Amino acid sequence: MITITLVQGDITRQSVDAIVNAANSSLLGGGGVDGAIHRRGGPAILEECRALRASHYGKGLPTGQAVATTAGELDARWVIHTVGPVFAASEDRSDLLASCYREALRVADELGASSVAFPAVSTGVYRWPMRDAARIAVETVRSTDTAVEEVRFVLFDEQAYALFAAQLR
Ligand code: AR6
Repeated sequence: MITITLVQGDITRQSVDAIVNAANSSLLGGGGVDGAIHRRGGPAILEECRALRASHYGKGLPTGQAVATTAGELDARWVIHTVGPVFAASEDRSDLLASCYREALRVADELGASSVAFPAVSTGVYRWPMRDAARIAVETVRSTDTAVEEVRFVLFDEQAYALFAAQLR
């Protein structure tokens, strides 16, 4: 059985097997969680991202997919990069957001990771409403068949933490 835990704080400070990054399809870094992970993890992560682009993702990592690299200097073995959808009121992209969690867990299974930390994918620069993102994140993790034992949602602020906590109750 999977255990879901919640932490309010900085995902780059977590000690887990794999840390999930809310990346963009270029895999070349950005702001938010992505910037923080590359800053604290050091250049080895970007180096592997560049190599992955060259070998597999010349057109970019598609939205909803996930791929792993080293975690560099982070206290983890891997970073799993996933690309969330940009929120759009005019179109339901929930399946793509759910896919980020499913695919990240699939990659975690391939790696043999037993603990995985997730940020609230798409809820920053990509503007997904936190309450809805929390529902999709929790429902998807609960309904995914995985060997991962602990999923830790790491929420940056109190409000995000409260909305995830409400989903878990
Ligand atoms: N630890 C945990 N959560 C964090 C941290 C942190 N260190 N920093 C921010 N958050 P975002 P997105 C929260 O924008 O919406 C990047 O430029 C933040 O408060 O990081 O998927 C990428 O390169 C928010 O709730 O990711 C892409 O271009 C959540 O993490 C784009 O942003 C996600 O915010 C991806 O946008």
